[in-house]
Amino acid sequence: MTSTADIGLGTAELTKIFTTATRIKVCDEKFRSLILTGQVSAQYYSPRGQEIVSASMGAALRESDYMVTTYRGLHDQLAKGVPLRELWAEFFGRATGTCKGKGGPMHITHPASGLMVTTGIVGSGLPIANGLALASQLQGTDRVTVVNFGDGATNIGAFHEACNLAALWKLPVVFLCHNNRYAEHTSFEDGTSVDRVADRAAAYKMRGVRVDGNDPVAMHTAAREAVARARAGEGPTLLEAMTFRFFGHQMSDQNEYMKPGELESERANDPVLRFRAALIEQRVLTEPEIEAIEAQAKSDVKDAFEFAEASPLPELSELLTDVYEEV
Ligand SMILES: Cc1ncc(C[n+]2csc(CCOP(=O)(O)OP(=O)(O)O)c2C)c(N)n1
Ligand SMILES: [Mg+2]
Repeated sequence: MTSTADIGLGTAELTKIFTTATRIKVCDEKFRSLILTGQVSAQYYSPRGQEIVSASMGAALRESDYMVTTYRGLHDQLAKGVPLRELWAEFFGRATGTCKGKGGPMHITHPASGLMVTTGIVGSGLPIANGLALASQLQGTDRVTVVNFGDGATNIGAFHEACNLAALWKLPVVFLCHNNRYAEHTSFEDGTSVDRVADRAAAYKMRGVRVDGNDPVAMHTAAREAVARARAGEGPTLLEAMTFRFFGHQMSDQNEYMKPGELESERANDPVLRFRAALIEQRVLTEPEIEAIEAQAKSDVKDAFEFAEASPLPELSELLTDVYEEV
C-alpha cells in the first residue's frame, strides 16, 4: 500500500475502506461455501480479489450518487450501501429482497442506496449510466453516476458509444473498468488491441487514468479525483483499475486458461490481507481493532443469511407486480 502519510488519507477513511473490503470478502466466502456445499443454487460470479477497487470507490461517493454494476457486482453493491439483509434475501430469491425476489443475484437494484441497476449483458451498463447522468445534468443536481464493468466489456460497441456521448455532453459520469486481466476465458491481451484500457479515453477526448486498483490509497485518491471532476461539471473519466479475480469467471470455472502460476502468485498477494497488514504496520489500526471489524462482518453476514433463509418466497399472485407499467 502507498504510504498513507504522503497522501493525507485519515484513519476514518482507511477504516471505512477496510471495513467494506472485509464485508465483501466475508460475504463472498459465505456465499461460495453455500453454493459449493449445495445449500444454495445460484448463478454467482465471485468478486474475491477485487474488493479494494469497489471499497475505495464507495468511500468516494455520496449516498445520493448513482451506481450501475454487472453480474460480478457483490463488491459494488455492498460498497454503495445496499443493506446486507435485503441483498442476501434477493440472492435467495425471497420476497424480502431488494427486488422482492424477482431479480436474483444478476439483477440487484436498490434505488434507496443509489444502486440503480445490475445487468448481465456485458457493456450494457454504460449507456444506462449515461442516461442517469444526463437526467442529473438536466435536473441541475450535482449527483455523480459511476458505472462498473470489466476489461472484456471495453471491446463491446456500447462502451465506445457511451464514451463518445459522455465526453461530448460532459456527463457527470465515471467509467470504472475493473481490469482483472480476463474476460470469460479470454486474456486481456488476446482480446484487446491496446495495452491499456485508459488509453482508449484519448480517442474520445476524455480523461483516462490507470491505477493499481488493489492499492486502497492510490485507488481511493483516483476515485475521489474522478468523482470530484464529474461533480464539478468537468466531464467524465475512464478509470482503469488493475486487479485480479481469484475464483474463475463463475463457480464451475477451473481457470485452466490462466498462465501457469499466475493465480497462485496473485492469491499469495491478497489485497485485503495486504491492506490489513499495512494498517497495523503504519499504526492506523491495532490488531484487536481489526479483529473487531472482522468479527462484526461475520456476525452481519450470519444475520443476513438467517434473515434470507427465514424469509418467504414471493407469492404467485405477485408474479406480474412491478413487471409491467400500468398505463
Ligand atoms: C453482450 C454479451 N456478450 C457476451 C456475454 C457472455 N459473457 C458474460 S460475462 C463475459 C465476460 C466479460 O468479461 P469482463 O468484461 O472482463 O468482466 P469480468 O467477468 O471479468 O468481471 C461474457 C463474454 C454477455 N453476458 N453479454
Ligand atoms: Mg475481466
